[in-house]
Amino acid sequence: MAELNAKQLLELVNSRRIADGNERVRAITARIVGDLFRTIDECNVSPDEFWAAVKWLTRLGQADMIGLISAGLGFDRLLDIREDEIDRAASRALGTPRAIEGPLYVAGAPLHQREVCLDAGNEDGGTPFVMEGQVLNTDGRPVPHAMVDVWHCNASGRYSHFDPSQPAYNLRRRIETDEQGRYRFRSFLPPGYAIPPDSPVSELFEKLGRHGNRPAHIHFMISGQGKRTLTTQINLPGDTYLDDDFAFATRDGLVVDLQQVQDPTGYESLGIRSPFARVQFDFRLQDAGSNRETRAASRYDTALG
Ligand code: MBD
Ligand code: FE
Repeated sequence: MAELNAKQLLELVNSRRIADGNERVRAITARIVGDLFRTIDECNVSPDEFWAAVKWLTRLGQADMIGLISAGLGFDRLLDIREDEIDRAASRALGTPRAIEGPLYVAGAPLHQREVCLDAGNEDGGTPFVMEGQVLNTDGRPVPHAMVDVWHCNASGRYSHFDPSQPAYNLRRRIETDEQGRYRFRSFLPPGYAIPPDSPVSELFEKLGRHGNRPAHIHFMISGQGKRTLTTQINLPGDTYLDDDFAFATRDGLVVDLQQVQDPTGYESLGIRSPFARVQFDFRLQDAGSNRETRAASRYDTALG
């Protein structure tokens, strides 16, 4: 049997097969394996370093943190940048800017009509807050019976489901808008988020000399009949990390104005204490170009056949 050099080995790894398999998976795998072979060579990666990396990846998966490292290394934002470029190249009418989903969405939150107290069970969480507005199309016309799926962290910066100390679906709700596309909810102004300390993600970030903080934000996934599902976030103004988000997700047009409201007239059904902070924000949805676009870019469904 002939001795193999690195180049011949790579060629072998990427060409061996007993069946066609999936052409796209083969092509992407070949590219990634080639890139990693080159990294090992050019960076002179030692066996100890390589196996430390394998152990780290194993722990990352066991901790269910691949989605978190993905956001922190910019992959999630990269996908948004690419979707934006595709939209611009096709001269599509643009809606509200998209912003990454992040790894902390949970489907199936309790569903309410028109309005909800998102913070039910979390009173005293912080500054009382109302957010309200309409779901519109790109021409500014209301999208009746749109679905506003909203989630944010608790006063300690933790998200329910991933933090088992919180009740199921805490600070997660779906709101079906009325005929005019209107929604509103009461909550408190959430704090920022920090990656869990003593985790595989924090280990890497320490070695990279990076922090793991996100500025205060609220997540949305918004859908409507014939509309492209929008995944986005709003940012609260004044946060130290607004321009230094660990997930690179903040965008112009998503940093909202906070109004101070003294008079609770009109908000009785939300039982809000005054004064409270108010955000008025309309979401604009693009027309769906295909059935696929009416669904969220799924982190859970498999994209490969
Ligand atoms: C978050 O709350 C978040 O939104 C993202 C993108 C990554 C980590 C935590
Ligand atoms: Fe978040």
